[in-house]
This record gives sequence, structure tokens and C-alpha cells, in this order.
Amino acid sequence: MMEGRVSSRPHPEASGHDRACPSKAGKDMQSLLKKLVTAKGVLLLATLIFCGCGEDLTPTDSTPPSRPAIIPRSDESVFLEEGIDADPGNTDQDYWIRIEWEWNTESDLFGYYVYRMDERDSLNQFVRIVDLRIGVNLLRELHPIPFYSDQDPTLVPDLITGESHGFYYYIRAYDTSDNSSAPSDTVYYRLMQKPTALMISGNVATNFNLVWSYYSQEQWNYFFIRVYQTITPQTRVWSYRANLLGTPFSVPFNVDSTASSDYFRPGTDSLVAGNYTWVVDVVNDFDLEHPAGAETKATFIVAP
Ligand SMILES: [Ca+2]
Ligand SMILES: [Ca+2]
Repeated sequence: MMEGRVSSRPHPEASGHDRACPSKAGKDMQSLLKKLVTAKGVLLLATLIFCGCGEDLTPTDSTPPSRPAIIPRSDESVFLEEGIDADPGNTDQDYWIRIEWEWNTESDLFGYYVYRMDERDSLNQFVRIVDLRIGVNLLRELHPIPFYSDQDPTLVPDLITGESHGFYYYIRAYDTSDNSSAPSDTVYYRLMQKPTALMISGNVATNFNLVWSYYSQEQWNYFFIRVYQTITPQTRVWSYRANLLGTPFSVPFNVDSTASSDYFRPGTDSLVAGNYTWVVDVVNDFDLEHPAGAETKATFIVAP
């Protein structure tokens, strides 16, 4: 009596009657489950998933993100530098290289791989040194410019001979299906010895010198000094190109009178109260394809 009355079945979802699925799965669920415990069944399951069985399974994504745009290096003699550069780190012992690039716009972007090659590597082999996950290592809200600061000990110049060596970097973007983009452009930097013993000499508010020590066996072109208040984003209090090639390494603050008037107490030469950071950037840009340098930073406080 029930035969032929398919439409009155209590569980129409088990019927398979109005499905596009080509298998018998809907007709005999029990038999299917038995089959699934066998190797053959696993194959059947794979076939069912592949067929889609009329469910809204998303097709496999095989489209990689576009090739990331690495940011080219800016001139060292600007206040806000961009692109590959020495990262001053926190102390005069931190030999770090920083690279920067633009955010990819794909909605399934999942992270970036960073690759590095030592210029001494006779095999010319790039090695993947880090996997940066979006939302873990890189946050769109916090990092308008995505970056990586390489802090590997191999970057440190030989502390006895002073000999330094450079590194090449490129990056790839990857998505949630682990499709990797084509490699970005390659960038290069070489870390020289860092300036040390940064100190303020004189009255910190009104009349003082910025003083440091420097030793390097190789030539450099000039030093670039940056002074800013210790807040983000950095805004220029003073920056200055110091063409010093021998000791003493000492520059009177605002010697060229170009410091920003925003940071002086009205009608005086006295800095407004606050926490300040200053950086000594040693610049070797004789070979623009193989830039070298180092940066060290220190802080000082101007009392109210
Ligand atoms: Ca994709
Ligand atoms: Ca620099």
C-alpha cells in the first residue's frame, strides 16, 4: 500500500528523489555507513564529496594572491625612511634588517613567507625564514605597512675584523588554500658596525650636543641624525646630515636652525617637555644597488 507513495515518506531528505546526486547514498544510509568503514567506502566518500551531492560545497581555490609589492628603499637623508633598511632595534647591539611591502587586497589572503639569501652563498639559495600570519604576526589595523624585522644573528658583522656581508630578501603572499603568489622583487641590505655610546652633552632643554662613538674599517658617506618625540606616528623635531668622517662625533642640536617650531616653548630655544628619541644613521650609499649602513637610537627626557 505504501509502495509508490514516495511523496508521503516521513523523511523526504533521505529519499534522494529530488537530488542531483548520482549515487545510491540517499536510498540506503545504513548500507552506505557500512561501506564507509572499508577502504572501498573511503573511495566512495571521496566520490560523493567530489560529486557535491547537490550540497553547496565550495570549489577548490587554486588562484594564488597577486605578486606582493615590496617597497623600494628611500633615500637615507629623509626623515621618514621607507623600504629595506637597518632597524635600530632597542640597543647598540641589535643588528636587525627591516623590509616593508604593501598589503595584498585578496579577501582570502592568509599570510606572507619571507625568503633570505646570504650574498656569500655560493649556491645562490634563498631560504624561507619566516611565515607571517595575518591576524597573528601582522594586523591590518596596527600595521598600515606590513613589515618584517630580521633579527637573525647571522646578520651581525664580524665583531673582530669588522667585515660585513649583505643579504637579499623577497616575499610571497599565500591564501587560505595555501596557494603561494609569485615572488616579489628582491631587495638588498648590508649592516655595518653600529654607532655606540650615544649621549647628550649639555643642558638637555636648551643647549646641548648629540655625541656618539663610531668605529668601522670601511668607509661611510655621512651620518644622518633624526630627533623625534617618542610617540607614534613619528613627527620630525629635527633631522640633520652630519658629514663627519672622523672623531669627535658631536653635533650641536639644531645647529642649522631647521628644527620644527612646534616643539619649542613659545619665544624660547627651549624644547617642550616630553620623551624624545634620537637616531644616528650611518650611511654607505656609494653603490646604490648594494646599500649598507647601521642605525642606533637613544632617548632623553625634557622635564616640564
Ligand atoms: Ca585564492
Ligand atoms: Ca637608515
